[in-house]
Amino acid sequence: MNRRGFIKSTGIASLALGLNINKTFSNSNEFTKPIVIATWDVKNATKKAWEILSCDGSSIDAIEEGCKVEEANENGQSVGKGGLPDREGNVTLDASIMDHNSNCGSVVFLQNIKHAISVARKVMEETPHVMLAGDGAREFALSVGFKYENLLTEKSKKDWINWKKNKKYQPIINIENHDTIGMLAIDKNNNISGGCTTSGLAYKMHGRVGDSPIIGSGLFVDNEVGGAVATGLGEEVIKTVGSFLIVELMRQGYSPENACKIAIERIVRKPKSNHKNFQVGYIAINKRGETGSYSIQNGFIITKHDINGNEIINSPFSK
Ligand code: SD4
Repeated sequence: MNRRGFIKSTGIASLALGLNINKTFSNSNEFTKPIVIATWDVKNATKKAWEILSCDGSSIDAIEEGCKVEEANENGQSVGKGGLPDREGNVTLDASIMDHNSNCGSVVFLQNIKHAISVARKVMEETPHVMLAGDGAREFALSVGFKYENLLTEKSKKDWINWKKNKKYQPIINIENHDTIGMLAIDKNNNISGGCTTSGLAYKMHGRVGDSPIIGSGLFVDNEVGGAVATGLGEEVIKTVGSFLIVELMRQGYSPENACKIAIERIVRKPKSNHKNFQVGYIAINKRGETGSYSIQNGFIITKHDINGNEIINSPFSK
């Protein structure tokens, strides 16, 4: 990982936690800001976010506009329009957003509105609530001007029909299913924001909600410390409150990568962990602009855009 600065290791914390992971203490060296990172190969999304950040725009605007690129991309089958449906053929979306003041908003089980991330932002900014679900979320979205549309594309409909013929009546858990977009950005004013948007697991049970709209699980930001976001099998992320855990580990002095690694180990080391059959990936950024990621399986990639360009990075993984 792109890491500068004085690194001081201590065995004390590792011994106390029984972990072979060193804390990373930072001196005053800063990484180049602004920066945006995102889960998976989403160069168009990070490019859009970077356009905003590089013109001194805010991290929250960069997050919303960046995530919208993937929501509108009908070829992406796990986000927004074109997302794979649930077992009954309904495309249902989950999204969350969090700003540098710890304001947050989310929508769960949202149907017929493409830009779930923008609805989540409206929930954050224009309601006294944090989460809106289902019909209530859709009615709210329509009342503030969002367009009602059919999100099931011909391609996703065909795939669903084929799945019904050939597959077992249970969600398929593999890496190809997981390209939720999770995004974190730090702007020129040193403010961190994050967002996460997904159609969730393909062929999930009707009504199933994943980690992405759950603040602390799929996403967490604390502007004093940093932010984290998750992708992969949401049930496992929820059980370990992964993103909050990562931010708290960074508060204790762990680097973003090591914090993500510990959160992944929480999942992998469970007594009856079935982790060989699913993927979870985390990305994180700290206040200095240091970034990191970690996943269970090989194959998790992240996209990072800073002044040096827009690049894809292979994530370290646990097995
Ligand atoms: C979920 N974390 O709903 C999401 C899945 C995912 O692309 O990453 N999908 O569990």
